[in-house]
Amino acid sequence: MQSHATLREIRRQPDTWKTTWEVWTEKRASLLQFFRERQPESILFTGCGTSYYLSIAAARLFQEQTGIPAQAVPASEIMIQPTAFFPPDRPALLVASSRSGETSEVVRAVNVVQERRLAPSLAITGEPASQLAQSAGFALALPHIREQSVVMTSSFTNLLFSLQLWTAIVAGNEDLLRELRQVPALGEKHLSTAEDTARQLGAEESFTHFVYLGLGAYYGLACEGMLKMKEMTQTFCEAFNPLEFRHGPISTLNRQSRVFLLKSRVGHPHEQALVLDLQQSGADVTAIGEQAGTLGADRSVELPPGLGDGSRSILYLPFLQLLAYYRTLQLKQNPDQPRNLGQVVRLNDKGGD
Ligand code: F1P
Repeated sequence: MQSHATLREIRRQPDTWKTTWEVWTEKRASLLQFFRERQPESILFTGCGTSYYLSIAAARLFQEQTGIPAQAVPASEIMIQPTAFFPPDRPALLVASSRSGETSEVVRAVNVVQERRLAPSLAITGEPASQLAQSAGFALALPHIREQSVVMTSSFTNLLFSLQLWTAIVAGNEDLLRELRQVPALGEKHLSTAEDTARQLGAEESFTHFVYLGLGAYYGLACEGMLKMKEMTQTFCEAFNPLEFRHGPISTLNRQSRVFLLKSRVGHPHEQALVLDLQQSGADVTAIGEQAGTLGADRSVELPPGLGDGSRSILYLPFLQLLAYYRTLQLKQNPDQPRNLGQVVRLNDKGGD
């Protein structure tokens, strides 16, 4: 079973998180200096695909922790309309994430923003020699997050973990840093339980419609859960903010629908009521989180206690990734090489790279 790169890359995540922790601890002073010298009044997080979804989570966590307005925008939007995102004479910072550092939209977004002096940029990538790393004002390279699989798994959690560490450093929040430090060890303990449930659910082929629900920063995680399942298995998948799902989309549920709710502490009473509505609409519901069993879902995937909603974020991913992996095996497809997809999207239009 260990023959697929995707499985190895999912399982090795807690180890790679430890390395990411070490890299950030080492670079802490220079990262803080880069931030303080610029004094940004707003932050724009960007990326494409998986790297955009982790940016959604990062922007929300950053804003909650620092009080500095932050939003996530797909890199293509910045590439096409750079001036739409940077109010004149207000210092801003662009934070670009990319496993490859070669995705055209990300490289072009950073270049155009810097050329027009709209904002300086901080890049986080797995490739130190990439175009992105070379052109950004400050680049943090994490070569240990390189992956053989087309599908991004450990790179998602490491890039997000990086931005969480950066947030805690900028906010000067030592309690948050202490919590984040525990995450690799907690992840190690959680992985085998997550894998047992993922293997069991992945084998149930009768479900053909998958919905991922997450509140706040968890919306970005829900989008990533949706993308893993969609790109690996070509199943019909969607991601929503939990309470938004009642406003129309709930009408699509039936006995072939499987809903994954990323439980948060802050949303608890609302999410509990939602689970009942989802079940009454015919869906099978899995809750994932700390004390997930208290939501009354059909099954729960328990995450370790003792972390706040923010620091717990990356622990949701191994289960969602493994679920997509085991469904891919069940459908007799290759998890390392989804159809129509390569590791890097390069544009061939006139914009040039
Ligand atoms: C971003 C990305 C991936 C996607 C596919 C194509 O790559 O869109 O999210 O799964 O592999 O590239 P990157 O900019 O993070 O390298």
